[in-house]
Amino acid sequence: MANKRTLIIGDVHGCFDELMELLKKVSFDKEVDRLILVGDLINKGPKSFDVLKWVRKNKIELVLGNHELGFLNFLQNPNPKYKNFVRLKEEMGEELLEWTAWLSSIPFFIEEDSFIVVHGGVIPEVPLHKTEPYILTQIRTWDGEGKDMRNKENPPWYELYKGDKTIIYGHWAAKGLNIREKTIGLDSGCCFGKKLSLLHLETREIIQVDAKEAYIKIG
Ligand SMILES: [Mn+2]
Repeated sequence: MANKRTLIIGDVHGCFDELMELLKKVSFDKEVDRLILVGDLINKGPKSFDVLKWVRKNKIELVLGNHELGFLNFLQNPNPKYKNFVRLKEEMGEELLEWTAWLSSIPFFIEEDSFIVVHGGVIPEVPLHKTEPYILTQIRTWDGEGKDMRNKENPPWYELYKGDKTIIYGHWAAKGLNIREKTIGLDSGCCFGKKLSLLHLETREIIQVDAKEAYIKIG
């Protein structure tokens, strides 16, 4: 019997074709492999709803990203200026309530004995279950309070992380693939025309596919 692999994929952002190509490249077998997505399945790229449908249909594990959280907030408080969300809601049509329930059931983190998957990152010294969801999905840098988690004057959260478990995250495309001893950042900017990345956790091997095009400009 084949060894069970743990495969973790970075921010897909609607890049459905690249996701399929990447899974084919690693001969993904859903009966054998454990697949986890780091969140931000939607927006920016062209096929958000296709990604969601495939993930839900195949019962793929994932953690919630800031874009999914934003969509859930949008449904509570719709604003037509969020055109991607308006379109996604239309695509869900009569199944909107089912989709909302499914999205609401997705955890903000997955924690196992040896690793953690979270979209943004963690606060140093604070347990995951005591950290606000918006921080788990959005943190990049840490100012000691969580007031501004994008300020580049402050250290990246992963430089402050002292835990034993390896943390696999996404959310920071500007940094690209970011492999450190205890933290692995997998957002390599597929929607910006770069690459979609997969980590084979047990071997720490990285497998990538190229974006078919730049669907959105950086910045
Ligand atoms: Mn993100």
